[in-house]
Amino acid sequence: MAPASQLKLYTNVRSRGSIVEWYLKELGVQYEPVTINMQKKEHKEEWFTSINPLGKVPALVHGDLKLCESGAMLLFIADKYDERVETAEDRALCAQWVLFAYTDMAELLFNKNLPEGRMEAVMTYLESRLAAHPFVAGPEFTIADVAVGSHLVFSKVFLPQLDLGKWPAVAAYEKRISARPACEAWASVVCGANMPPGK
Ligand SMILES: N[C@@H](CCC(=O)N[C@@H](CS)C(=O)NCC(=O)O)C(=O)O
Repeated sequence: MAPASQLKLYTNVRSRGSIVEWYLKELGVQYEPVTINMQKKEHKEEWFTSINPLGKVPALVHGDLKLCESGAMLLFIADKYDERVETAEDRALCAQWVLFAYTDMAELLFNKNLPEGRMEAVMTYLESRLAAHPFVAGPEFTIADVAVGSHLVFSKVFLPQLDLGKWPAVAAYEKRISARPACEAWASVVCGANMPPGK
């Protein structure tokens, strides 16, 4: 099995690769970042599509493993490097939050024809959790915060008209987690650029 330092992440600060980097940095896992110049369409070059056939960023390589899908990367990292993830139940809860972020939350960002009440339902759910716990999964920062928090950060770019102040616990949480050192650098680039990541 390749050591952690042989973890190679092909990424771009405005891509979902930033979500993966955030988690790696929180865990203190060594990795080699390889910046893909998306303006020059490096992600469509043959060497890159041999790693991710869809020509999308990010991609992760570890030993013989070539991984696409940033959500799958988070789950791989949790399983392999997050000491708090030990049992099938722990892994199931990691999957629950990653899938929630990448489906229910992503829908809020990308579906221009959201079903009536969908925004309110998802945000009220988050508000109730964050009013009761400092972090999404409970007392500690976990993969759940990377998955959910990154989508809240991206909401500033994709839904600039959204007033998170309607959900005060969510708004305070978004500020708190995006100020974490491992998140701050990319969050300020992404939000400062005010453009969809990687597009
Ligand atoms: N579901 C994929 C989405 C990957 C994706 O769409 N990446 C964007 C950047 S965030 C991209 O590479 N866009 C360029 C393209 O689709 O050609 C993931 O989460 O990794």
